[in-house]
Amino acid sequence: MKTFPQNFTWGAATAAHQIEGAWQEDGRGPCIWDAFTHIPGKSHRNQTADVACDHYHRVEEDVALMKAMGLKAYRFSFSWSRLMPQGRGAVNEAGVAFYNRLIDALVANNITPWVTLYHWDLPLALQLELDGLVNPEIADHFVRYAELCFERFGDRVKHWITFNEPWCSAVLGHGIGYFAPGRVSQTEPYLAAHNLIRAHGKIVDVYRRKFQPAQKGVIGITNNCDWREPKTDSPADRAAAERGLEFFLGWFADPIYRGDYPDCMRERVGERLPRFSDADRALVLNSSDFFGLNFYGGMLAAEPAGETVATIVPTGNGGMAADQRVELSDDPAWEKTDMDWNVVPDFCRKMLGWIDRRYGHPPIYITENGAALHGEDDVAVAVNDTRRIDFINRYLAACHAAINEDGVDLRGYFVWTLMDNFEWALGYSKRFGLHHVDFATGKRTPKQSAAWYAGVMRRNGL
Ligand code: GBH
Repeated sequence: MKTFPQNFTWGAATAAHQIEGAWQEDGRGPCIWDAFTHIPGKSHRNQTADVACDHYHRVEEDVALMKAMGLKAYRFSFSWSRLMPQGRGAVNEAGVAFYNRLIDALVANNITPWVTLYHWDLPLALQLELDGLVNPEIADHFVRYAELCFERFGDRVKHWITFNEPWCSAVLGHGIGYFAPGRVSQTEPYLAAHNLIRAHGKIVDVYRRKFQPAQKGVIGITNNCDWREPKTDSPADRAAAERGLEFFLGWFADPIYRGDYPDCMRERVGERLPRFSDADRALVLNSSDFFGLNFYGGMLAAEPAGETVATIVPTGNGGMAADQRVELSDDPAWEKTDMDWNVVPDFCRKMLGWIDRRYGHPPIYITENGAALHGEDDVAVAVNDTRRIDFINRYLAACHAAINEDGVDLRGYFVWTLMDNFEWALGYSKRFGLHHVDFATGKRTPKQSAAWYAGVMRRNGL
């Protein structure tokens, strides 16, 4: 038996846009993902999240699923444009009522709510009127929206995550155009990232000054990073791997824990990389009560042999490849998920160790980890998801080793995801859920992994 620390947080995660549906109901305003997926060619079979899991109409049923598996913590996000349809100004009270229902149901069932303020669904009005994330003004709009959330929900929500994976908003949304708002640029990713980091600092400052003393919650940010393993032992490949990690995670975590972007980014990105004003730097530095990490995989990293960098996978795995110049590859022996992502639990342990050393032993929560599996459209196949059990089991064993052998302060783990949902540009073609969802009828069916994970939570261990 591998036992986890007392009070270890066991959870599952979702995001508003991926599950709620009801995209035009009860006053919800449009977001950039509505606009993006309604453009033919932007998503798998032009699928949209208009209905998704119809969670908006099935809140009680979905909380019952959580209850049935003994879930301790549920991470979900608020749809900004459901709460503030234009992104600023008027509040939509029907949206507030919806999240009140959800939060009250969670609390009544002893499930701790973990709320992400922003999981990629910017109100469309702010994109059209202000150019969204590339406009420095966006930070103040984020702050006003966050204040609304703290005011209305902070009496019951004690765990806040400002942003989910700003790397994705920057690189996938503004670098390669694979995600909304579909921008393609070598400059905008750095602007978008900078404004998200600034906004994070400002939101946390407001929370700490105006809300935390009375509400006594914690607030942090969730970043994603895929591990970079040196392809060979050569100093050049080792430096390439380190550079890959600095461009991926250091980009977002260094300003918060060390006060500025990594030196290698300043050297290589030059003037396209914005500078923090003294005032912004002061707000950003030490602005996270915990380190949120979404971990899904990793690749081998090498110093590129020639002028061009060979490997840029379509999902932008190479990041701003021309700037970092790290050649990525897979070990052919690696098992892969249906996303083509590598199953590399050891790399999770290495990633946790890297964060622990670089950022001074912060409390870490894995706010997402999970696998999409092939063939799960068919519910009969999906319910026998022994491969998912094996995947989570191996990642949790790696987490256990990180805690017990490496001394990492890992405090929680959230499976992505509670139920199959709208997988962004890949539509409904990829299934990560502990529960199967029949998207024609909305019917939920627990997979074997849900029962297995229930046991892990109950025993607090493997
Ligand atoms: C997350 O993003 C999102 O937060 C969530 O909304 C989404 O549904 C979920 O993941 C599943 O996609 O090729 O082995 O190196 C994940 C961001 C970036 C993680 C690319 C995996 C490639 C892994 N991903 N990365 S690998």
